Amino acid sequence: MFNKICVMGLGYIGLPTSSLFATNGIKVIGVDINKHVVDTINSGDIHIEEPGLKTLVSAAVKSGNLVASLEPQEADAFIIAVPTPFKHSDNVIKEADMSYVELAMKMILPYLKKGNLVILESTSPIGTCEKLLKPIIESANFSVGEDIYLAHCPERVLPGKILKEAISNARIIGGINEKSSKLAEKLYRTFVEGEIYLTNATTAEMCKLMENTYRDVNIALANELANICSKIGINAWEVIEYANKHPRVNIHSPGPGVGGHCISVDPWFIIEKFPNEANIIKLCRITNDNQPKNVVNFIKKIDQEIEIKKITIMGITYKGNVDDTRESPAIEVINLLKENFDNISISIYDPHVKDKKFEISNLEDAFKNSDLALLLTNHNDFKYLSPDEIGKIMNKKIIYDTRNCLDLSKWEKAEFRTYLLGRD
Ligand code: SAJ
Repeated sequence: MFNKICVMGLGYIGLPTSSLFATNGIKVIGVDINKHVVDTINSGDIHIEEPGLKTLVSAAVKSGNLVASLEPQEADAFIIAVPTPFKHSDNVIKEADMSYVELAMKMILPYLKKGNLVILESTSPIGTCEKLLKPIIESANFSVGEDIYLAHCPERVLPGKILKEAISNARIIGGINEKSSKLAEKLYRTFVEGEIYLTNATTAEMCKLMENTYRDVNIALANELANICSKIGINAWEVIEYANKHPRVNIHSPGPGVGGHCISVDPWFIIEKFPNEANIIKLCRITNDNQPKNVVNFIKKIDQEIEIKKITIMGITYKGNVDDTRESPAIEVINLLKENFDNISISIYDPHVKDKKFEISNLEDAFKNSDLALLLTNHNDFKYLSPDEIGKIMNKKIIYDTRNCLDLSKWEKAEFRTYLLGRD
């Protein structure tokens, strides 16, 4: 039924997905517009950090089943797994950038044959299958649902656990019609061991958006709680720990903001389409996007007491133990610090980031003569730092943990003044 497929986009989702199909006997042409990505993969290497992915990709390439290319080829099925960011602008409401999805669909068009299945994996605004992809396919004189099958199969893997979750997570598949849903289910059964639930395309689109919106709303609740607890002088992390002992309570974790190319993006796809109805969703997005400013305002309060001339940023990725800096709140904090502090010196220590666009210092240079260590990302690495060693090279021994990542009692023993978001 599916001997050969074409996957458009070889990023955090497309590359693992391609490799899982390829190591399960299906020929895969993995297409990316970035030649460096194509060459890296064909050499059996990878361009992103994800546990276990390098082993899987090199096995897929060695088997001859995965070939990366700049161009699509004829195939039995086409999977679109390209980015769907929002357009950066000064508008409060962010607009979805569907240009990558549109380009991928138009690249596929000349290779489509009757009986082919087209799958949209990328998280997309409600109505993308019906209103964006279906008309493009019909423009090549195919009837969608009869000649060409179309379904939305959103991923829900957690970066850092992608390979395990891609196989074991339950999946929602929403076809433009039932035949499309069933065909897509057959394809994913190649490696998916979790439950597969069938629905229509628009319901599947809303499902995916709501999964991430649910998380964003709950993180906003946690951030609001943290800001209130700071005013009272109680520890929000203790409130959360004990409140979550209730069998039906799951208060999320506060932090310096919400990043990544999913949670900080997907709710905007609902707000953009329903600005008058999505009031709670919008308020929570604004609440979370306000956190970097709250962190900087707190540092201004510290500075009024003890002059801060150099700040060491501990972690600039959007969450712990990944290398991804997309929409990272840490980057927003750094920008705000530069705007709010004249002649501030900022060093960055992040053992996960290789991206040359950031000036990442080694541990010694990052902390040397620094007045404040600001933890913005909860990399496990930071738990093993020696407060005594760090304290010896810093100018002032102050640490501000915005993720409840560290055992601050160890730092207090090394005569650090400690601050914790949600407590102080
Ligand atoms: N964060 C908090 N507090 C929390 C949880 C997260 O501040 O309690 C922050 C993180 O630090 C990060 C951001 O939110 O900056 C998003 O992190 P995340 O852990 O929610 O996960 P993502 O964005 O890496 O992955 C999410 C997951 N969605 C859900 O958990 C509902 C994943 O399953 C999705 O597949 C992924 O989005 C996606 O690709 O949509």
